[in-house]
Amino acid sequence: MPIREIQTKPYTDQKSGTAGLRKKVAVFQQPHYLENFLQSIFDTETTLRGKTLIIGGDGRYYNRDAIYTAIAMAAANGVAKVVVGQGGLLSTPAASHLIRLRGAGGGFLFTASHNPAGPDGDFGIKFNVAGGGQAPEGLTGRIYEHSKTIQRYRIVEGASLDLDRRGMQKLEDTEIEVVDCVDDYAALMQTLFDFDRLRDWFKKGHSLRFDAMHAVTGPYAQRILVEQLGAPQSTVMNGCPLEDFGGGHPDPNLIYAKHLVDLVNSPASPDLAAASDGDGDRNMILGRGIFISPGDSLAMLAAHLHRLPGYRDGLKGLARSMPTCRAVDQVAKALAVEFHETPTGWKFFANLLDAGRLTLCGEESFGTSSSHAREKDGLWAVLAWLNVLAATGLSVREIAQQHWQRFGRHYFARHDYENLSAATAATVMQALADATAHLPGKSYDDYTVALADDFSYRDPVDGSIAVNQGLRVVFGDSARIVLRQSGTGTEGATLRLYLERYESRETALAWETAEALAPLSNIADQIVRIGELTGRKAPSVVT
Ligand code: G16
Repeated sequence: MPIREIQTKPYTDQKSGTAGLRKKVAVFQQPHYLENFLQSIFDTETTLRGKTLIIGGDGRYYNRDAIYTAIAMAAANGVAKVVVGQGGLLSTPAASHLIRLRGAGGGFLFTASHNPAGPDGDFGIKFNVAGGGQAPEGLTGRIYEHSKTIQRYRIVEGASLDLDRRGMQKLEDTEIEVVDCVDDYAALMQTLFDFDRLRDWFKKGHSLRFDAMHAVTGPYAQRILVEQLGAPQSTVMNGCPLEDFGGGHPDPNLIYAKHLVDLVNSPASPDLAAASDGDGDRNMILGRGIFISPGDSLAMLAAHLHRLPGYRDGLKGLARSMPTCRAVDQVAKALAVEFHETPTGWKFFANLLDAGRLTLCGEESFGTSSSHAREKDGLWAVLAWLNVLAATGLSVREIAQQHWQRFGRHYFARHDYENLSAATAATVMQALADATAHLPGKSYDDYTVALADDFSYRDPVDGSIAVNQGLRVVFGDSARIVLRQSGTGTEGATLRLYLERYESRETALAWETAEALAPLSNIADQIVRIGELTGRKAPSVVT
């Protein structure tokens, strides 16, 4: 089969966002669009030559086509070996683990995360580097620059491969190994959690309901929860990955997993209910009659992590993204461990993890993970919660109540304003940016602004600096308002307004989140003026 050089013309929109390149499927289906982006990676990250490359995806529409193209281009660009998940499936955390396990030069993860799939849905690529984490901003910037001038790409024409047959195949000089997507990940989980104790927990009649949302975690949940831990088959809902995710929106939050919220508020509630997203890196945690916000989940796991076998040596450090509520800060203080506040985007944790300065980190966007991988990990979070429940003998509600009594409670909500024009989003951001200089010292009801700025971050490991990472208005420890523009959308611009209020008074620990945040929401109206400037009466989604 000949290796061909194909002439092409550059596209100007191949700039990666918070987590890779995400676009409508139709955009990726334009002539040479996918090939241009992949060749830009091969031309920029030349160290992939002669190395192993991990390839997989979340199984969405166009996944297989993209993977065949990626393998044919890898072979034409001198990659020594491709390891690909059977059927083209690999969850994002499993792919990150495989990159580390195989000492690979990097990985292509075909996913648009929780965004809907199908011919009219979204598609995406994340490029992860050696070490397992997402390419840092400097590298994605260089790939983008290259994509604007690209003139040709290399591909093996007429390649014929069988993605469904496990084992070795060959394409020109490149070995192609098709692997089971679960094996190595499940083996890793067994080193981190007490599987005997978890089996007992199920044997005693405790129950879990896990919704795989017809996305990639189905096979992982089936193997680990049902086959290895002995949970009943009914534990896993929507466990069969489908190209269109069953027409659903695999975003595990209060809106798109409302059926789980209804379930835990009914007499049929399991002890733990959970869901993951399209590519298996997000998680949502619920107990009987209670939703655990992602920031709380991070803090509660941090407080209990020493109970889990993989973490008995103690915590090296904790981190959260800037907009994530500050609950974990309290735990870091109490445990006297290193703590970091990073910009939104899992890639910002990677250097700290590689340097051995972090054990656990998380984000408000339903992401939690530990040093076992360089991506957030949905099923890991579910297993961690299960292990905490089994080790303490407490319910989810009891864990939460004890936590809030000890550390106080951070009420948190995110208000998303979706599909705005770029100009409108820029106007809102600019108006708040202009106001920040005059805000410190001003009082609104019981709150006084202590700090107002545009968040920037200096990576303590490599010294790189990220600016314009979100506007924050901080009322001391009592409350915060944060505004930033999403970097993962594929239609128009999305503004995210984050509200956080801290209470440690005994009588203030069991409020409804929306009521607790109502006064702060009014203050945000006055300071950010998002309704006034966008003409929107309410956010599109509140999570
Ligand atoms: C990605 C990133 C996360 C980020 C999230 C939301 O998650 O990996 O670090 O928090 O997007 O980003 P934004 O607020 O810019 O939309 P995922 O699960 O979509 O890959």
